[in-house]
Amino acid sequence: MAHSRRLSLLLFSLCFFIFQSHFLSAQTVIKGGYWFPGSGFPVSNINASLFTHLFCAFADLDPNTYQVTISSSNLPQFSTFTQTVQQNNPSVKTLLSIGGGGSNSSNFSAMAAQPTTRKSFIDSSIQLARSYNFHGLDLDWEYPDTRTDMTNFGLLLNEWRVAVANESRTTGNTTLLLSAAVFRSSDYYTLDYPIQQISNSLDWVNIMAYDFYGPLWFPNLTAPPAPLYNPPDQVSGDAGVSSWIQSGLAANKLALGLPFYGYAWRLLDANNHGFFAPANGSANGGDGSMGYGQIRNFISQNGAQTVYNSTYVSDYCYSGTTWIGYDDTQSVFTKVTYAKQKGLFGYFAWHVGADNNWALSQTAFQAWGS
Ligand SMILES: *[C@@H]1O[C@H](CO)[C@@H](O)[C@H](O)[C@H]1NC(C)=O
Ligand SMILES: *[C@@H]1O[C@H](CO)[C@@H](O)[C@H](O)[C@H]1NC(C)=O
Ligand SMILES: *[C@@H]1O[C@H](CO)[C@@H](O)[C@H](O)[C@H]1NC(C)=O
Ligand SMILES: *[C@@H]1O[C@H](CO)[C@@H](O)[C@H](O)[C@H]1NC(C)=O
Ligand SMILES: *[C@@H]1O[C@H](CO)[C@@H](O)[C@H](O)[C@H]1NC(C)=O
Ligand SMILES: *[C@@H]1O[C@H](CO)[C@@H](O)[C@H](O)[C@H]1NC(C)=O
Ligand SMILES: *[C@@H]1O[C@H](CO)[C@@H](O)[C@H](O)[C@H]1NC(C)=O
Ligand SMILES: CC(=O)N[C@H]1CO[C@H](CO)[C@@H](O)[C@@H]1O
Repeated sequence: MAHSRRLSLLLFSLCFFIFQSHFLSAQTVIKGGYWFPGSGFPVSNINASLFTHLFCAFADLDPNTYQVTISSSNLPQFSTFTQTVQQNNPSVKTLLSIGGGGSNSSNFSAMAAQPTTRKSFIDSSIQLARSYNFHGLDLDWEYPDTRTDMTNFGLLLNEWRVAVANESRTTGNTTLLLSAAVFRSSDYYTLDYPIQQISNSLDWVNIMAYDFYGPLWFPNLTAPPAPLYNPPDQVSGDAGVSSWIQSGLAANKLALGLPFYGYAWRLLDANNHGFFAPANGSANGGDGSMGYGQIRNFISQNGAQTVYNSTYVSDYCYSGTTWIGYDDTQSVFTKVTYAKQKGLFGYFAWHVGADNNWALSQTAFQAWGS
């Protein structure tokens, strides 16, 4: 009796050790980037040697079956994504990203609310990942926005971890990586994320440390869209990272988001062009967003003035009444250096297709070093 109890304890410890070593054998850094088909950027042009992980975005949640699906128009690119990017970098890891800002969060909420619908999501996600040779899965539920959602999000993550561990045990395949893209801080306004479940079940989280200011929701003044620091009101990358760490998530489970895009405001007065200068909404009719490559084109075509502000860690440029806040190489370098010094797992970019001849990707890659 005592003997068999000791034996089962030993077996348990052994299983636990194997389970843990799956985590520990993982890479020690993420130099990540998202790609999505709407960017118009061909997968085969991604310089995968500048990344350790690439996210293919987005797979969808079927609102009737609660299974994860890939739309037929995306299937040709998604199904060959891993094979294509590995031609440039055989060791790059790929993750199939599910959801995104354009998906309907109430459908995720409904999926996460029941054990059977969570199982549909989980089982179909694993099956898709294996069918198309992804190394992992990434959940971008933007955002769980009730207390119940947050609880169910935690349950979903725990069950997802059990399922990928089981799948790897029964097939002998390497365990799928599991990550999630999350709000900039550990609370979504007043709702706390389920830290314990995130910590136990995800390999890491991608902190979306951008979109703090933009001309659609902050029209009357120019502003740094994704500052690392922001002394007056604490909406910043640093404040977000600190909140995650203070809430109990290990720093080495956090990847810092880098926007490879900015926002263009229309200045009221071409001669008043600093941060928090009077403005009148977007300069381009839409939400004002512009990819880094487009911003560099704007600068060269208009001879725009460029300014790096080290207080915020943000760049801006202006020409006439067009004013664009964005991250150039100095901001990216400073943010990645910060991430390394804080002991984070790494960084990720939204999105690789917006770069300009890989200038930001290369800066980030080299700023981290090896
Ligand atoms: C890809 O990045 C590598 C490493 O920085 C660089 O040597 C190479 O020139 C880049 N390739 C392209 C096509 O830009
Ligand atoms: C999201 O889904 C819910 C529930 O199905 C629906 O009521 C709502 O209209 C949808 N919202 C959008 C923006 O599609
Ligand atoms: C969410 O689900 C509803 C049906 O329940 C559907 O009409 C809607 O299109 C879904 N939203 C998205 C963005 O998929
Ligand atoms: C465990 O994984 C195997 C192989 O993928 C699968 O057939 C089985 O249904 C899984 N068990 C559970 C409880 O998910
Ligand atoms: C921006 O200014 C307009 C005009 O003065 C005002 O109506 C609006 O409320 C302001 N918007 C914000 C978000 O402060
Ligand atoms: C950054 O911009 C703010 C707001 O305009 C200004 O107060 C600060 O002096 C600037 N920092 C640097 C280093 O120029
Ligand atoms: C701001 O832009 C709107 C049109 O988008 C215009 O009607 C309005 O007069 C502008 N406001 C100022 C203060 O220039
Ligand atoms: C993606 C992957 O590694 N797939 C392998 C999973 O395991 C089965 C059977 O053990 C292999 O046939 C697959 O190639």
